[in-house]
This record gives sequence, C-alpha cells and structure tokens, in this order.
Amino acid sequence: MTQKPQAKLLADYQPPSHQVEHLDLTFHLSPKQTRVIAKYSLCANSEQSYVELDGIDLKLISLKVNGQPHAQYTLLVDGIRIDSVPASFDLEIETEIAPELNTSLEGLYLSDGAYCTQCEAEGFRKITYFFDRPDVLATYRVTVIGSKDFPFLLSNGNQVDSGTIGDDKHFVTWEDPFKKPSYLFALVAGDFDKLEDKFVTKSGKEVKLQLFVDKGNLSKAPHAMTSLQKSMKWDEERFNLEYDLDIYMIVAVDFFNMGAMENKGLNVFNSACVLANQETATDRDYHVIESIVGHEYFHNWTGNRVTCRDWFQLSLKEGLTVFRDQEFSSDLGSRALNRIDAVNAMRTHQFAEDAGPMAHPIRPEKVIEMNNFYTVTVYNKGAEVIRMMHTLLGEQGFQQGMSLYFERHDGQAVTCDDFVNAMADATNTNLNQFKLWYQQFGTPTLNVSTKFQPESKTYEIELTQTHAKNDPVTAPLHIPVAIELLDGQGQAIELSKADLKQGRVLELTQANQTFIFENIEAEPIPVLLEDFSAPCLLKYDYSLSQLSHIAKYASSYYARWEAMQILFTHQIRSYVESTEPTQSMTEELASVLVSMFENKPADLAILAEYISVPNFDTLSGGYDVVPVDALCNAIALLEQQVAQLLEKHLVAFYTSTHDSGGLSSKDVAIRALKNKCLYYLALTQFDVTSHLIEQASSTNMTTKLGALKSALNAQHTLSTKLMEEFDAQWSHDLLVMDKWFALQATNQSDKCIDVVLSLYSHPCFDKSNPNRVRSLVGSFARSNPKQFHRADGRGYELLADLIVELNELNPQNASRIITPLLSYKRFDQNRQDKMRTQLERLAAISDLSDDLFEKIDRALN
Ligand code: B3K
Ligand code: ZN
Repeated sequence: MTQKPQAKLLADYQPPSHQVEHLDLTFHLSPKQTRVIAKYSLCANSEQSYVELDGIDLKLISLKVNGQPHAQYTLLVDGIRIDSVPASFDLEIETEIAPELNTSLEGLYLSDGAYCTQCEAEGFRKITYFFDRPDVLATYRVTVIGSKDFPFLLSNGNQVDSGTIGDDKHFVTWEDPFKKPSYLFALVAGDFDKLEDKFVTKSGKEVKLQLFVDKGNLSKAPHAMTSLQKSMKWDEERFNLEYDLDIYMIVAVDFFNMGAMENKGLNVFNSACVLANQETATDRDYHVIESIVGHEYFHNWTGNRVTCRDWFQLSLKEGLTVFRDQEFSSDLGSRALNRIDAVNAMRTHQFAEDAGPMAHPIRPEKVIEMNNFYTVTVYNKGAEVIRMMHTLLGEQGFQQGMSLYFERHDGQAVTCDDFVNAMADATNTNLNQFKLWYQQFGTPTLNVSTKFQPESKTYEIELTQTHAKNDPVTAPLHIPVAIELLDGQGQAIELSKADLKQGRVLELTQANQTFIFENIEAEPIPVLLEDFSAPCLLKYDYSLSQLSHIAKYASSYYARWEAMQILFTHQIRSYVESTEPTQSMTEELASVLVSMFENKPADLAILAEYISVPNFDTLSGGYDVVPVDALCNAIALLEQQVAQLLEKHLVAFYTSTHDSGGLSSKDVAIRALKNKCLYYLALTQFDVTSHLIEQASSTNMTTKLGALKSALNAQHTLSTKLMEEFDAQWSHDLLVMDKWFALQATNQSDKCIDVVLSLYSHPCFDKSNPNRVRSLVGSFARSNPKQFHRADGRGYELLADLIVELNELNPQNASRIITPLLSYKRFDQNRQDKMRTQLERLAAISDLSDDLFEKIDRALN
C-alpha cells in the first residue's frame, strides 16, 4: 500500500456548497467512447468563488461556464475543482467514458451487450462530474442517443420525445419530474423482450408496467410482474402509499453486483431476482423474487420520495424498506415462516458480523468505502430496530408516525433521527433512549431469571441487559421484551399488568428491572423474547422439560420453533463437549420430535423448520473458539439420530403424500417437508435410491434439487451420476447452473476443493460474473465450513487466490466474498495462523482497492 485511504466521518457532515435544481444530460452511447454532456445551473449556498465536483475515471472533453469555455479548473484524483466562478452560474461539461472497459459494474457498463447503470452509492461520479451525494436533489431530463441495434433507450421518468438520427441511430428523451439524488439516476439501452401490463391505483390513475428481459426469456417474466402488482396494491392497503409516475419499468440484467436497484421509475434487477418458471426456479426463488420486487417498489416512498441526507443514514431507507418487505411477505404468506427466515438471517449472518472486525452500528460513524456498508447490520438489524418501534407503538401508532414522516419530509434528504422524531411526535412517545440503537453495536445480552412465590401468588421476571464487549455504548438500551406465560396445561395465562405494551411487551429501560405478575396460581413456563422482539442474545436457564412444553404449546409457531432450536442447540453442545464414545439424544428432544410428527401443525412447511437442526454459523456463535471439527461432527451425528428416530414417520409421510406440482402455499409446504424427509431418509437404512432417481427426474426444480442435495449430503453412490445429468441438462441456462455450482461447492467431501478449482474451467463459469462467483466460491467459503476450514489451509488459499484476481476486476464483489476470512480470531491457533497469512498476503497487494483495504485493515489491526 502506498497511501492509506482516509475514512469519512459522520461527525464531519457539511451541507452541500451549492444547490442544483435541474440536470440536463445527453448520452452519445458507444462501447469505448460514450460522450456525456451535462448541463446544470449551480447556486452557491454561501460566498464561494470555486466549486468542487465528484468525478472518477472521466476524460474531460470540454467545460463551459455561462456558455463560455473556462480554463480555470484543476483535475483532482476523484473530481474537479473549478475556480473563478460567480455565486450562480450555468455549467456545461462534456466527458467521455468507456462502458466496455468497466468491469466494476458501477457507473455505466455493458452487461452482455446491453448498456446499464448502477449509481448507488457513488457510481454517478463515474458517469459525469456532479455533486454525487444524496442531499443534492434535482429534476432530470435525459436524452439517450444510440444505435438502432439498441431498440430500447431507457431512463427515469416519462418519455417526452423520440426520433431517428440518420440511418442507424435514434434517440429518446426522458423527464423525471420528481427531484432525486444522483444515485437514483438510471440508463439502460439494449434489445430485450418486453412484458407489459398495468396497474390502476386506488385514486384511479393507470400506471403502465414494463418488464424487460433477455430475448427468449419472456416466459420467465410473469411471476415478477404479478409480484409488482401485488406490491403496489399492498402498499396502498397497508401504508396508504400510491405510485406517483405514469410508468414503472424493471430491466433484468445478467451482470449485476447486488440483487436489484430502486432507480426512480426504472429498476435494474439481477436477472436471478426476476426470472422464474417452475422448471428453472425453486419455491424459495419464487419467494425471494416476490420479496425483492416488493422491496424495490417500496423504496419509491421509503428511499426515493424521502431519501438519506448522507450515506451514514443508509438504514433510514434500507432498514425501513426491509421491514416493509418483511411485512409484505408476512401479510401475503405465512407470518411465522417469514419470521423464522428473518431471525435465521440475524443469527446466521448478523450476529457474526456484530462479533467480528467489521462490527458497526446500524448508522455507521466511519466509512472508507460505502459499498462495504450494504450489510446485514444496516439492512436486517436496521429492520429489527424499526420492528421494535412497531412493537412499542403498535400498528396504529406506527402508521401515524409514517404519515407524519411523509408529511414533514416528502421531497427531502433526511436523517435517522428525523424518522424516529416523527414516530415519537405522532404518538406522543419519548424515544430518546431508544435512539441509542442507532449508535450501539455488538449483540446485547438479555439475562433473565424468574421466581415464583406460591404464598403471594406472584411471579417475578428479572431482566438484566449487558452490552457486548466491543460496544461503545454503555448506557442501557430501551428493549421491548415480548413474553407469554404458559400454565401446566399449555394454556396462555392472561397477563393483566397495566404497564405491558401491546398486551405482551415488557419495556426494559434500565440495566436491571424486575417485573412482578400477580394472581399466578402455579409456577408458569415463560416464553421469553417472544417473536425475537429485540435483536438480543437471550440467556435463561430453561430446563429441557420447559422447552418441550413450549415447543408443544406456545401460542405462536415462532415460539415453538425457537424452543426446538434451543433444544437442538443444547444437544449439540453436549455432543461437542462430551468425551463419551456413544452419545444419544435426550428423552425430551426425542419425544418432542416424535410428537411434532404425530400432531402435525396445519402448515407443513413449519414442521420442516421444527425438525431442522440449526446450521453451523448459528451454532458457532455460542463458542469463543469455534470447535470446527467437533461441531461439524456433532451436527452430522444429530442429523443421523433425528433421521433414525423419525424414520417410520418420514417414510409414512414421504411415500403417502402426493405433490401436485402447483404453486399454492400448500403445495410449497408439501415439497418443503418431502424434501426434508428425503434428506433425512438418505441418512438411514431406508433405501432411497428409487426416490432419488424419481425426484431428480422431476420437472419441478424444488423437487429436483431436493434429490441432489439429499444424495450429496449422504454421499449416496448416485450423487455423481445425478450431478452429471443435471449439468448435461441445464448447461444452457446459467441461472440454473448457479444452483449446481452451489451444490458442488457445499459438498462436504474432501474432494470438494479440487472440484471447485476444476470448475473454474467449466464452460458456464465466468469470474467476471458476480452470480457465478457467488454460487461457486461464495457458497464454498460461506456454507461449507468443513471444507473451507480445512486444517491444511487450502480452503483459505483458494478464496484468497480468487480475491487477488477480483481485486482488479470487480472490487465490490471481491470485498463481498472475503467476509468468511475476516473473523479469523474466532478459530484455533492453527487456523488463525493460516487465515491471517492469507489476509496478510492480500494486504500486501500493491493496488489494493479501498473496498478490500477497509476490511482487511480492520481485521488485521
Ligand atoms: N439500494 C440498492 C443497493 C445498492 C448497492 C450499492 N452497492 C438495493 C436495495 O437495497 O434495494
Ligand atoms: Zn433496499
């Protein structure tokens, strides 16, 4: 490293030097020499005779101030300084860029022949010189001029003009009447198939909906279109929010760093988050597509109409919009399954981030590369913080807060505090202490002890909160702790305490507080932190019989699942710690597992969740030094035992239940449970061969993949053949092959690492495509702990080798996949040394990107 990149601080925020009301852009598209002409008027906010604009990798062609060529400027590393300018002036600046050479997939680039843009967070500066910051809001008029080989020339807003230029060129002009920051700008040019439909808003406005996909993919577009219509309807019904433009476009592209992007009126999507039919997409894919389409649509109000003052406030739009997409999925589908999903994401990824070197508050205070902060903390923990406000204020109070937020801030760029203030003011609630959630990081612990006093018939719950060791905040947090008390028959006891919020929530505001319940006849069984009412680690000394009671009787499916998770975790812990050669499952766990099958919940997908052993990442959070081998062995042993214990039930369900192949939630649930059965049965004496063959030849992707996953996990002799057949059948469809790459990469066999390396030369693999990299190498590092953490260090080396290449090609993608290497301090000395060696090797790269520098530096120092 020559010079250490400098971090920007939230505390240093300064308002912009100038205002820009309107921006006029003209693009002359060409792969190597795209000309961009930007015209805008600047108005200084204070006395200032110069202006500094952001710009990176731009070739300056000409610069005019008030129509006259202007020579008083200096090119900077990341921008331009223009001197000797009046307080208000018109600027015209022409630059040249080379989309074809842009492999970072940020700014304007070519994705498989189509031009597209990605500007969030700071990609607009790779397009032209401007104030590339979210608090400069302007209306845009954009003219795109390109070859007729690109029939669609798209940008934000409404089309206002179009025409031909000579024989082979044409142009389209777009106007976006809503003021927006530069990160919401978008341009797309290409040849696509188009699916068109409409939506009539509740006030009767007809909105044209257009979905652009690669030629030949039209049959995979309807699900995304339906998802969009459902999102529009839901946002009207639940949040009273209507769409504002006359047109809403979604374009699916193959080369994209993230899932999707909410550009005003013109969303750009990773094709993996749009395309689906039953032969190519799993039930999970269907669900994810619906939720991402919803997420981007919901940004139109939470993100676009009201945006962030600065990037430290990212959770203002992301936490809130994730909360909204979670509610959308829950209202349309199963609330319990969605909650399980969200909590799993928190425990699997966010708790780990919070315990590692990249830990940060949901409103970070120090950033080198903003792209590094599109994290599970900002998104998912951010959503949990919004959810806590919802829990404290109730749906009605929360909606009053939302209304006030829009009333006050529509058209503005604001802060997280502005949001919380609107919630507080609308409901007359003091949320000052609550705001600490925006500053703290590390996972807080909630210690609970309980006492039943038969003489006074009282039940005491004592709550103690402690901050994580790395947390800079030491004052107590405002924590909503939802509870349920069950009696010995499994009935919920009516809670009559007056100070319970929303009927079931204890408000913990001090370091330690005791809550006393009266008129309790017999010692109840407490369900604590119900529905994961706060993003905390719960410490309570549950007995096994209490847990099995909760698993059988708690009112919510979520609480039952949670009790199962704790039972499984106890079991795993005892296996990891035990020195006994033969170990068996506790009576309590065994009997509750059987009873779940004997009294199946109405929703069979929930049953599949109940009987799932927690994953490695979730479990590893419970150890200071992660016992990699012992943990992998314990998980395998427990799965084996669950399979044997339930064999008769699994066979009965598997062989007697027919999957009609439909898409209803019932069909989806049947497939989920059948797949779970097959997964377990493959580990028992039961002969699954014919079932594997039958499922693998299914035309339903969920069913088919279920067979492959089960075969691979059990190292079944059929697995190689099934994998080869899949490859032969699907090598024409790269999105489907991503599933195959991921299966190869998560195979626990010792050969896995060589297989992954050999797949770099598979005809479908391409290091410049983020989806391929994530499927193969991302899955290996993230979801194959046994092979990634090989004691010989080859797993670490494989990841580092690829990162060296990606550092130049696509720094954002490199920085995303390095995550599993960062938390080296959590492993034994041998592994620590080997991981550290790779990090040091990466740190020594001469042109290390800021993205990687920030993470490696934090990990090593
Ligand atoms: N806002 C975008 C993410 C942009 C990522 C920049 N590296 C997608 C979303 O959260 O909706
Ligand atoms: Zn978002």
